[in-house]
Amino acid sequence: MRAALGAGRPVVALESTIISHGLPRPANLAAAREFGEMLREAGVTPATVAVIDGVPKAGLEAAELERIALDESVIKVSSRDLGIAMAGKRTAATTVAATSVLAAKAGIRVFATGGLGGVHRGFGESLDESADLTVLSATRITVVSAGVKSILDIPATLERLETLGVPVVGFGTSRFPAFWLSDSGQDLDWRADTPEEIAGIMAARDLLGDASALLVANPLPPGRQLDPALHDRVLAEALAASEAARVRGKAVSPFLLGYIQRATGGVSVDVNLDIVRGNIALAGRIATAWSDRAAARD
Ligand code: PSU
Ligand code: MN
Repeated sequence: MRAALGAGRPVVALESTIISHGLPRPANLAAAREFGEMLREAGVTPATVAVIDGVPKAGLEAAELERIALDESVIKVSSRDLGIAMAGKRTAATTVAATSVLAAKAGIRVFATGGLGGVHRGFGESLDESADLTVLSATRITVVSAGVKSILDIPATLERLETLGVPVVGFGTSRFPAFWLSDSGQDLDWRADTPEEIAGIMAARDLLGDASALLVANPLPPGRQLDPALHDRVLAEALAASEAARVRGKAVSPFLLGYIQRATGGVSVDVNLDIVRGNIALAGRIATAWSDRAAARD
């Protein structure tokens, strides 16, 4: 990773909570390996971010990746937890917030995830808003995401991104995706159709000294989305179950995702994998366009 960055070659950061808490074992390990392999085949260096025995890392050894995927004692950490996990020599998977902080510190400019956290439904009562949003407001990184999941309040999440100064650009679309669904029904102000356009936006923001993240919203093609009727039914059940079980704090997203995985008989997982693959492929192209741009300047 360090050698690639030093030589100006493309690098893409990958999140680890999606592996430890977002996908079921043991399929998650095969997926984690495949994600890295996809990038290597595209000539891009993958850097999965995690904390291993208290050491924050961008780029994991094979055995470390295996631990994140298979060891049930691995915890989920957001940015605020990083120092505590380090001091306590913990092994932890990083959320979008924590991954962004560590990747930016390592000098990585592009990060692929599945979907970010956001404003939860019922925010008025729970005040549950992911730290992903506030961290992205102050972290210079380009994040490729299939929008946010419909377990969240999507319009409120977009409003918060606006307030926080995080621009959202649809890739090949003017609509914000809803993760398993290609279109949340929410319009976006900006659209780009090539990785070079995204690299151009990154360069312009650098000129301004803009230190917030750029969010690239990358939908699944409609033909590969989760069946909307199945989606709506299972989502309603999951939200009701979470309410009944009084799930709170950082347990909320893993609870809802686990429920939806079981209730769709794993179909949601297949769609989830497709989404992450699509985001990784696009992030690889953006990172490549970014390093080509730098090389052309030199
Ligand atoms: N949303 C998903 N899948 C996930 C997550 C969110 O659809 O795996 C994970 C990501 O790591 C995200 C984190 O950064 O949950 C947000 O958690 P919280 O809402 O507790 O901040
Ligand atoms: Mn939360």
